[in-house]
Amino acid sequence: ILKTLALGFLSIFSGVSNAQNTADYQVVPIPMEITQNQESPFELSRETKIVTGDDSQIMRRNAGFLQQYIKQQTGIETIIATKGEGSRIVLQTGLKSDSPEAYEINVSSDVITVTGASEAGVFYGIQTLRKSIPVKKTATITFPSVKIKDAPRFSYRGMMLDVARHMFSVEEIKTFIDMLSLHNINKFHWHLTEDQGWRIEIKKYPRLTEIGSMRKETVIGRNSGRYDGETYGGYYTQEEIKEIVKYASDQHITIIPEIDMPGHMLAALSAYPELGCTGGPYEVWTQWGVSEDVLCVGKDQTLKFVEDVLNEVMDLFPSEMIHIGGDECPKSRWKECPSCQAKIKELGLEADDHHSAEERLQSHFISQVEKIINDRGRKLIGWDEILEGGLAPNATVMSWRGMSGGIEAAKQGHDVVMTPNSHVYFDHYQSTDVSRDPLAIGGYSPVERVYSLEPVPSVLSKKQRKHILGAQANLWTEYIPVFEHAQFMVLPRMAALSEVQWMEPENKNYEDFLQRLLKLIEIYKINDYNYARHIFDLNA
Ligand code: TNX
Repeated sequence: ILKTLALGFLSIFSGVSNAQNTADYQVVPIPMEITQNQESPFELSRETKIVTGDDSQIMRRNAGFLQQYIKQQTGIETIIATKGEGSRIVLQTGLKSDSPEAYEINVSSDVITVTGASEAGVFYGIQTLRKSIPVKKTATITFPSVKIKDAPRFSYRGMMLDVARHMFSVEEIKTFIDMLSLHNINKFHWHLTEDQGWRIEIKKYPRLTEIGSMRKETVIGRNSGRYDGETYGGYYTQEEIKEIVKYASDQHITIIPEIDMPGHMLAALSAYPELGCTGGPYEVWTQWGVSEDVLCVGKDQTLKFVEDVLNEVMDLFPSEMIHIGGDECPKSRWKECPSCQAKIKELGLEADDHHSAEERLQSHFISQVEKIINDRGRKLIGWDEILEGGLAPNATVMSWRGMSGGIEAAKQGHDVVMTPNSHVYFDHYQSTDVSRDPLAIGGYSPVERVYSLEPVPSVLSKKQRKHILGAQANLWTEYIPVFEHAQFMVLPRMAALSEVQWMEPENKNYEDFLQRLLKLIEIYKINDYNYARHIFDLNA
């Protein structure tokens, strides 16, 4: 694989030296259909207007993005106008399509039209144009005359970032969102709470951030356990969160917040020990792994707490999907907890052939959480452990322990997002060169492996396949203390992910992808995105 990457790199490298000022539509992900028009090419220059047609704010924002990309990549300053003649790029909606994110681009000698099925469709047309434009200071760019038709394969194209193990600044989160746009990703799954830190301000429970956001920092290294004498932490205020939600929404990205429960809750327990089975005291965790201490789901006050927290979360995030975690919740405390055992009795949750009483208690808890979410017209999504003990009625399953959880859920008629740790865990190593891959959690998922993911399992029937909403990659940050490192872990694997999410499988081709990827990397470079250069290196 390294050899193939290196070869791809060399061939494009020799191409770059004689690069023309010509747009090249072979981008990542490559559009579904590109047909040559029998017309002379379009010439973009400082005379070119970006025409928005109407004065809708969303369309003007779209135009602003295109203007900014052109300027950044070429130095050409275009003009935005509501109407205009002459050399122009027209942005408009009105395309008929099953997918609201579909678009068409028509390049003729004096006009480029980008027609979206919605403003989001126009935005993806803009991304394609932007990736077609060379990264080169120039006065004019020639666009060969073509017609492009494109639409995404999946409506859910996600990327998760864990900000709880390590936190990133508001500016860094915004940069991460920009990176998602470049890869046509439309869902940002934001993992906000963990054993090791609570990162979202909740007005009703101030100690969550006062206490739960700070931990004694240990030296990074596998289970080093050594305290470095510093306190690590931080959180996002509600104002900052609103700002980030708006920033993402301007780029047609929905943020799906995750409040992980009933496991991975030690930070919350350290602030409100009465929510645990033993009553504490607890500390924000300074190690990685799975804690035995979890929320006590036998007490009514726990559900009240969850309801209050989720209500504030839903006030902040307009997303239809709300992620409640559900992963890795050991049941040892519940087995010994009088409140949990009383609850099991009260509800008549006896063990059966498949589930323990405690698994059924977890299931009952998740169903109650689902009611809170459904009551506000939202949908619950959770990690595949929410299958244990029976799925909540309308839940969507995020399948991470391979694809079997997702297959099971789809068979039961539930929606599914595939994010198997066999392919798309970006906290795994990406090369075999341990001297240049920094310490990672384990696992090996190089670019080619990511590229090979097929999110729709062939064992599913036609009807069941419709439940696979899409795919997502995850970046867990136990070993990733700084943002540049996070960028290094996701780039360029995110490019491979974007072809999995966007393209029909019969149009994918890994060798071809590698060629196109190297052009995308030019855009990484001018944005100062740190990426894993070493995987392209002949000597890697
Ligand atoms: C499992 S994936 C976890 C995370 C870890 C990750 C490390 C999932 C739902 N839970 O808490 O960070 O493994 O790869």
